[in-house]
Amino acid sequence: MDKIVILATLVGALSVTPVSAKEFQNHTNMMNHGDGHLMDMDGGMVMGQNTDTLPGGCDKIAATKEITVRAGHKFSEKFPGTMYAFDQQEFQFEPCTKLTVHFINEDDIRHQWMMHGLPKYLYPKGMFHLEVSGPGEVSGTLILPPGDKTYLVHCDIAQHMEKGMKAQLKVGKGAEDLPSIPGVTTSVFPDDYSGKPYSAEEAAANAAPVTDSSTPSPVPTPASSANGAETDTGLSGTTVIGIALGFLLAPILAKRYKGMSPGEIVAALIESAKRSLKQIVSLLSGIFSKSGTAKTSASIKK
Ligand SMILES: [Cu+2]
Repeated sequence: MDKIVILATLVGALSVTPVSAKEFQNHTNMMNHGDGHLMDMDGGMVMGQNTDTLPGGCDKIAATKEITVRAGHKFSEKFPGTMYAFDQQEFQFEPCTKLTVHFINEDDIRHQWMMHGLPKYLYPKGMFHLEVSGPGEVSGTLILPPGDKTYLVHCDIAQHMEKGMKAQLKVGKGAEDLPSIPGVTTSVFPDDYSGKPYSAEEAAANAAPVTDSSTPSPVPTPASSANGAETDTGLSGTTVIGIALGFLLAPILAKRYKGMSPGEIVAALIESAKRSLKQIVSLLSGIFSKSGTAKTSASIKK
């Protein structure tokens, strides 16, 4: 008889236990582990928070901004072939902006808002990272570096970025667009719903026009390999010239970073050298490809 009572109590207790979705949780009481790392034992996390250290090359905080970004399956519905998405795919801010991101997860699973490519002397592993497991909200702050650059923002949980949870954040004018941003840039591997077996030639022929010239073409076309020999030598030449010019520019750039600690100067120098190197290389490769086209058309005339 006792056994029946115990069993009935157990069954009753189990049926009362809520097995429904987790309730929305605001992760405002996280433990500060230092170095911008905050977390609680309930799935809320901030990494790379920086509320007061100016990045090298910033004289002051240029602006203070707050944004709310939502993450969830429902935001992917307008992008065929995706499963997850943020509610916005593109952000743009002035260099040296102090940015607070309120990140809201609307799914019952784990999502992140992870920004990459930040200067590593200030942000551990070059990352700023917000994370919420299950429905809830977490907020974090960072100070954006100077210069025009496009940063990748994504969810790093396996397959979440590949399935749509990807965005870009432009500082200043930004740099080249990133590929496969849902609704913003061309997909590197466009989805095919025809049911036919994959053919590389057909995919190349049907590829959507690439809006940005810097977006890599998914499949090399036979035409480009025909001019290949000249393009190859041109590229290695521009790289060498670019590196040489980069070294020449370095002492001039050093003047701009007076009064900074040696670590900050080195980091800021590397950042600017990289930027100018990129600009020089793209400028020179532009000239080379133009002269290449001129030669080709001249030889056709002959
Ligand atoms: Cu995710």
